[in-house]
Amino acid sequence: VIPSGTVKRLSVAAGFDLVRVGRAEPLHVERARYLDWIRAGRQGEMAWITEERARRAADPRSIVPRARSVISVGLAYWAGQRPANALNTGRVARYAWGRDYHTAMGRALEGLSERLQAELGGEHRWYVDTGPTLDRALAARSGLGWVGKNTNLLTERFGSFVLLGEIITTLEIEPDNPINRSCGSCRLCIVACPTGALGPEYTIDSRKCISYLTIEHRGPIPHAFRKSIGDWVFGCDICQDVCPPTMAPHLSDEGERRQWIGQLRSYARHSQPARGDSARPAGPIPGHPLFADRVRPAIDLLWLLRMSHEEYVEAFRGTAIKRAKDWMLRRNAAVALGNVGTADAVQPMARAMREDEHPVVRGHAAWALGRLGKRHAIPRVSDVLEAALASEADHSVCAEISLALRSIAEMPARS
Ligand code: B12
Ligand code: SF4
Ligand code: SF4
Repeated sequence: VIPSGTVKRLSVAAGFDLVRVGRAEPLHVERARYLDWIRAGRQGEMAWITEERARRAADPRSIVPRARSVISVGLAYWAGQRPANALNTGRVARYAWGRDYHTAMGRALEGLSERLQAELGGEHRWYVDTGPTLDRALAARSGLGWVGKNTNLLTERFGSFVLLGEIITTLEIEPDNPINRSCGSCRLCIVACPTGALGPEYTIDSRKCISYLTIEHRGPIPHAFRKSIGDWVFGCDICQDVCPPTMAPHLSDEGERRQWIGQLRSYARHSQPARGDSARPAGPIPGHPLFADRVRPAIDLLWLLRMSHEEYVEAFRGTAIKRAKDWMLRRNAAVALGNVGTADAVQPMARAMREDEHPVVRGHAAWALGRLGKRHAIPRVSDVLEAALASEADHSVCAEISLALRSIAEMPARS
């Protein structure tokens, strides 16, 4: 049996902040939960999440038949408080502020596997995020952290701002013990989630989650969730930003703690939008090497709304934001501007409604234009919508324009 200290030393040298080892036994309870989750349709349109994948994910030996251990690793990605947002900007989830973690962690896991092979022998398969694995359940079993009601893996040192990967190996390594911690009576994340995606406790309905809606969902965002999305354009951090064990390690002084408690109240009221975590203006953010040369806590929404494919490729090369297609980001920009945009957004939105090549973007622009017109009391917005309705050929866009016209007629001002 290899002492776990040997593996931990090599993992830390490879650049990981956390490492723990678990046995490569099947995850029986988790498999049942995973299958129930899929059968309830909570994976939404993520067609790659299948029952067959769930069965495979719950047994490391279906991947490496003679596996004895799973080495779970964590990369902490906190990169400082979110700066105060400027007008007409949209928020990006923290994990995507810098370079794509899949690349950085993949390289480190590859190097670690080679080192293990050279020093200890054995067969190794590594995964980060995209593998047929249950990254969180494996990490929980190894004692890297524990699962919270927001379904994230919480760790003692970094809360849930930790990205996960693992190596399934034939080496027999001394296992660590799971951590015996739970959320207790706390329900802050469930209360704060603006779309009601969390629950029953420890589960999520992806179809309602802003992270899913802005990154994975290809198609129109259901009307029921558009307002709740607020100014998020890529992912969402709310259920982590309100989580005490997640934030505690990162709130260094009394002032920051008090400011965070103030934020909790606004999140619990779902007051839209909570404009940034701190009053600090945007500027260099201290932190992780992943964020050394690219820091994007927020995106200029007027730019995003008219972004061309070439600009998209150039701006988001090497970042996790590339997971969303260019038109999905323009769609997200329309929703966010509809929620928080100033009167300056009206003209660009009207242009997007008439000219965007993608019907989903044109439809969302119509919705947003209706909201902007009403919020800023601009009467000619109805004429612009009427004109677009007369020239639009796509039925789904016409339906959105008609709805926008109706909402202008019906909605009370300043909703
Ligand atoms: C699909 C997916 C999503 C989906 C579904 C999320 C979900 N909760 O399942 C969507 C698109 C919504 C999503 C969003 C996000 N994701 Co995601 N996602 C994944 C992915 C690819 C698969 C997850 C999966 O299989 N889900 C199905 C469910 C059934 O599995 P599970 O959540 O792992 O569940 C296990 C435990 O929760 C536990 N469990 C379940 N019920 C219960 C009940 C009790 C009582 C207990 C104790 C435990 C428990 O056992 C389960 C196994 O069945 C993983 C990577 C991977 N390969 O694992 C990343 C992953 C989970 N995502 C990650 C991240 C960072 C995010 C976001 C924070 C990104 C963002 N800021 O926008 C959000 C968080 C939203 C949230 N609250 O979960 C990280 C999480 C890191 C961490 N510290 O937890 C992962 C692990 C990627 C990685 N390798 O780092 N994601
Ligand atoms: S990521 Fe946002 S929308 Fe998704 S569960 Fe957490 S708070 Fe809710
Ligand atoms: S906010 Fe509270 S309930 Fe939610 S995960 Fe954190 S500790 Fe658990």
